[in-house]
Amino acid sequence: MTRLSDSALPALPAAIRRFGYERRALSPGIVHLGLGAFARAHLCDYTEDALEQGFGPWGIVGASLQRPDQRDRLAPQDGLYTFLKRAPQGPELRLIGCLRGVMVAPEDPAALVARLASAETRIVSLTVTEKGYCHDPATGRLRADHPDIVHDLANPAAPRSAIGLIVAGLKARRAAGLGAFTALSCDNLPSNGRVLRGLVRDFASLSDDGLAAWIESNGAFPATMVDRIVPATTEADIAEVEGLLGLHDAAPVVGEPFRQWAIEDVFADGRPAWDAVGAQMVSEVEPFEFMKLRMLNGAHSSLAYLGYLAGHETVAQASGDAVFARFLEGLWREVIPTVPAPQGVSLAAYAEALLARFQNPAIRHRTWQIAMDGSQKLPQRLLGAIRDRLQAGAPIDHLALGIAAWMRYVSGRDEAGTAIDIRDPLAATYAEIAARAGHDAEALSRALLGIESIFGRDLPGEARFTGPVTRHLAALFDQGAKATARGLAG
Ligand code: CS2
Repeated sequence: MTRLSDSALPALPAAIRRFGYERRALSPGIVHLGLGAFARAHLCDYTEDALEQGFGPWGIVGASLQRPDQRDRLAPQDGLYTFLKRAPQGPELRLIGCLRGVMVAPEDPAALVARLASAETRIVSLTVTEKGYCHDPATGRLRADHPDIVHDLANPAAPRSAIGLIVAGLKARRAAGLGAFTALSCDNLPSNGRVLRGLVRDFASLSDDGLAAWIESNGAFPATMVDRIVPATTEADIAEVEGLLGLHDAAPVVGEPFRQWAIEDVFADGRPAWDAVGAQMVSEVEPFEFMKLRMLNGAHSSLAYLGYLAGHETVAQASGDAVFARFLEGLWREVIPTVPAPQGVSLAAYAEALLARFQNPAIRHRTWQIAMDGSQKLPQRLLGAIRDRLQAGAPIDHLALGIAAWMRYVSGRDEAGTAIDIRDPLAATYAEIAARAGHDAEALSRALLGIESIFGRDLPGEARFTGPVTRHLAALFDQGAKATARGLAG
């Protein structure tokens, strides 16, 4: 079958819309670091809408920071790919044209730095996942001992971390007399703009104090809240797209219809008219971030661990199980009082909509995928809400079960005794702890709670937290995830 590419476009079926803008005229004003499925279904989808509305000419150059596979799939397609929107009433396919090139950082870091330093580049956006920030999730500070940071400080012209790349790009711009670009974090971190600004400043001041001050006064680091459920693309998705498109697309992305983007409107050198196509420009992103991180992502992670343990492969299956649906409702009852509602938003309605999104049977989002990188996710997704509840003297039964389920998961074997493929920067630490503690809930919980980069210094000494967590963990070992969730009061 013919491969999707510029020259294959005349063969597109009539039902698929052609671009309403001149693709060749796009200027790559955005460089996106971490070109995964999420960015291609979110940032690129919004940008595509803006181009369609005539707000151009913002093209995107993507950069992969690790592997060449995205570039290898997209380059033969001239950067073209399709987005398959999976609504419960049936799929909808759209062609995305705003991606104008893909670079692979490790192959030629200097070329990427030069692209960041080019006068054309006005925004550098990021989806590098939590661990890509090389920071301590409990404090938000740069880990100067992180291997990638150590490498980048020693090799400033050939950085491999997002932070090292951004600083190298800004340094070259300053030297060339250009202004700074906007660094736009689109990752699920609380206060992502402020955190990124702090990490860039920390890194810059380790190499050059004048640069840190220049970035401080010239740079822009807007906070954002991004949302769309985008599971990893599967072979079955690729085959389905091929059937709809009549062409072979090796790099489609799939996602739910819902999307949301709240952005703090502080840009150094302009931006696409994302607000004209549904993004919310707000003066304060924090309330949106809190709501989304604690209610969506906190529920996602808790459900991923419990659901995986109970043998549910996807979020739709796990949340379709009445016991876990009830668990989610209980979890949201605990979380909602810790979340200041963004203006005009009903948190109860938000929770109800989340349950429907999780249960969308057309989305196959694996519990295993969400279970990844728990060490980087738990602080902002669950532990912040737990701290607030403890401070208010309120119960944390459901939140504590989320943490206990993570502990049960990282102990390495599921309820049938099968080994779990744990993906997490701390996987080796978990394995050591699990080998020592076995199924002794008390010992396992004590050792895991001792990981300071996750739990900080306060929580391990807080009996109102450690008590329910350890009790739930023992129940998870004895009775399994479903019975433990069923046993929760209210
Ligand atoms: C998920 C998120 O994988 C995960 O950890 O919780 O990717 C989630 O699907 C998105 O944040 C939704 O916007």
